[in-house]
Amino acid sequence: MTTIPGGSGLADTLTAEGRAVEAALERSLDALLPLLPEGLRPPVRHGVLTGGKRLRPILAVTAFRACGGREPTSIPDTPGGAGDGIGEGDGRLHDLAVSLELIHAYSLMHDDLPCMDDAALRRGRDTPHTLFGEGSTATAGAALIPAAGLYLLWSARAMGVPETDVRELLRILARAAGGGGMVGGQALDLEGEGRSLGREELDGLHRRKTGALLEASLELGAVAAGADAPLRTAMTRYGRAIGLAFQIADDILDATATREVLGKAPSDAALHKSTYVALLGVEGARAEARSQVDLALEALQAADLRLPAASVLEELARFVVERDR
Ligand code: GRG
Repeated sequence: MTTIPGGSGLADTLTAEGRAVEAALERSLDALLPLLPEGLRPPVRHGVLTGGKRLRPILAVTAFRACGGREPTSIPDTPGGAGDGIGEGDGRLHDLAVSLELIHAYSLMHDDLPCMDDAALRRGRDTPHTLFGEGSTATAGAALIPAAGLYLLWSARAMGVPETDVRELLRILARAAGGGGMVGGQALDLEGEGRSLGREELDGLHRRKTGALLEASLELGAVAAGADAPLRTAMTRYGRAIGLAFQIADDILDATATREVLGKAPSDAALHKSTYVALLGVEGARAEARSQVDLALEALQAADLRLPAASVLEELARFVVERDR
């Protein structure tokens, strides 16, 4: 169980949202698996359903609410829910948000392959290629990429998002996942192994590899909510800052946490990767992560966001750097 700083409020929110995300992921696989050859179903299930913090969809859902989005309801709002932007949702919002997690899941499946980071353990479990083979895992991961796009289209339309915004949502996801985003960042990461990267190169790499999808999570929630330009800008500024803070925290954990707590083997040193810890030292990296959190909080304060979701975003910004895995 991840230790959640900041009291039980955030812990309860993460538990409730995490459950809704798991249910939405199950629904997405109910749609996807029957289309796949049987041999690909186990690695897809394993890659998508073996735990994880589910941070990206949780950020998207929270951004949607903070921007005043109203969930589609198949049953009337509860009296307490009416007008506060939190309806008794029918799950479509989480369906939309799990398109991000499908991309994230594929990226981890590929990242752990022998031709990439060559990891046998993730989230305390054997990685898919060690169980199902490299070819099946690479193919199963690739199947998740178009599936994420199709699922986004379907769920956004089911939520009644206007068609121009549906196209915008798809553009946001594709851009963040692609060559200018996560895949490009992964390429820079592989190229950088064994070299000593400077601060600018390291920021550029991680803003793409890790930051782009996190930033897209916030932007996706904002656009689905029909946010105006200032709200959308606030969400992208917040997302950009926590994206970098998240990676710095990841480097600190890789350098300081045990395999038992992390659920995977620390790998940066073994792969000769440049890290924020190597560049700034552990304390310097912690200070930089905190200053990114401050930037994220400033972005929230400058915007007219809805409560209680805005407070959840505040707590999530701190959680990103204080987490223990
Ligand atoms: C082969 C075409 C092709 C592309 C490869 C592998 C890849 C694309 C990209 C890798 C991107 C990557 C692994 C980024 C790492 C991001 C990161 C810090 C992951 C850990 O995220 P958490 O902590 O994980 O949210 P959980 O387990 O909580 O889901």
